[in-house]
Amino acid sequence: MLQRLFTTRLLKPGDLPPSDQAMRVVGVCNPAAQTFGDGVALVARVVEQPVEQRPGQFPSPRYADGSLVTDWLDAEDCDSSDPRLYVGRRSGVVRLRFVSHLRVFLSEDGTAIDEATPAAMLIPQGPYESFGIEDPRITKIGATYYITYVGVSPHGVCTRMMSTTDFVQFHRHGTIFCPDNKDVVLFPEKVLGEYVALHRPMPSMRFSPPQVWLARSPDLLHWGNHQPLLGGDGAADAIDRVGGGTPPIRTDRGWLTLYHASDKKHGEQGVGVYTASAMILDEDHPAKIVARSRGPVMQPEEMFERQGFVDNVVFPTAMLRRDGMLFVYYGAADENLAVCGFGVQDLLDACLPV
Ligand code: MAN
Repeated sequence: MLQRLFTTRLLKPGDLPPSDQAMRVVGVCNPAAQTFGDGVALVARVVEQPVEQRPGQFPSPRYADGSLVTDWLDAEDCDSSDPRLYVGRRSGVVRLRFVSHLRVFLSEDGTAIDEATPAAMLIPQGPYESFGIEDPRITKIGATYYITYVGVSPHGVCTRMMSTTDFVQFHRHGTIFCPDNKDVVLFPEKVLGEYVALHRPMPSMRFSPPQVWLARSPDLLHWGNHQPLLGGDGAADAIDRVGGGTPPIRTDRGWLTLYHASDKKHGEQGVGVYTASAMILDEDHPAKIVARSRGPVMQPEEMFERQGFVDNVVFPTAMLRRDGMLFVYYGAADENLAVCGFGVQDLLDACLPV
């Protein structure tokens, strides 16, 4: 484990009003973050559940034409062993226990939120976002901030993109990776003439543990030349889930990025422990891992990381150079939004050549 220079919880559910009086906020987590002017702009995932409860039924909220509606599921027909999901016992169909939207927050120094009132609110739109929008990442390319995010709907879990220059007006570009695919992070510049992304397909036929893939694009919208990059080899830290975490940053050893992994074993209940590891990708040939931490550099330690909506989760979604350190923005226990600091050299040194 790498020594953190500081850890600060920036937001917790009680800091935020719900988007609708029928809802309560149960999580604010997994934030995209990027340097904006002298400060930091964050796009956080806000997780809500209906206030109403009914005996013998479980609520599953969704958006329809911009409005919230709740479907009431027969509790007896639901497997609820994953705290995030209801799974129909007969149908196998999955519904979320919550619905998420995104809120923009600004921070002057990157270690405190200026105002809990969001600078902007992004509500799910259209058929590919009806079960919510989740887990954004921001990459600044030129003067534009590109935000990849997960759209959840009956069509599956896909990655969509929006862009902004001011965090007030957002332009939606639609789906860039079809279901089921999430944890998409964009590189901040073209590599040998092409845009590059890490993505995580989720095949339903489990021929191997999950894998992070790399793809290239001429325009950020059309992706091809897909290659597996990481995982699938039963690496000790990536048994159940593995996925890109923070958009890569350029260092003199190559592209440095954090990824998350969960250690849940096949057939085990619950979600396992979510940790984060680091890797460095070759500067010109990023499909090649040149160095990698042996084991996680972050694991749940603080109480707010170990206990929450989903226990034992650290989920880094942004890494920025600030004040001579690396600031890592992350979700904790799917409930809290936090930042911690690493020494630049400490994190680089933790990545050993492969
Ligand atoms: C999945 C996603 C994330 C979430 C983690 C941990 O990867 O649903 O949004 O933070 O699980 O629960």
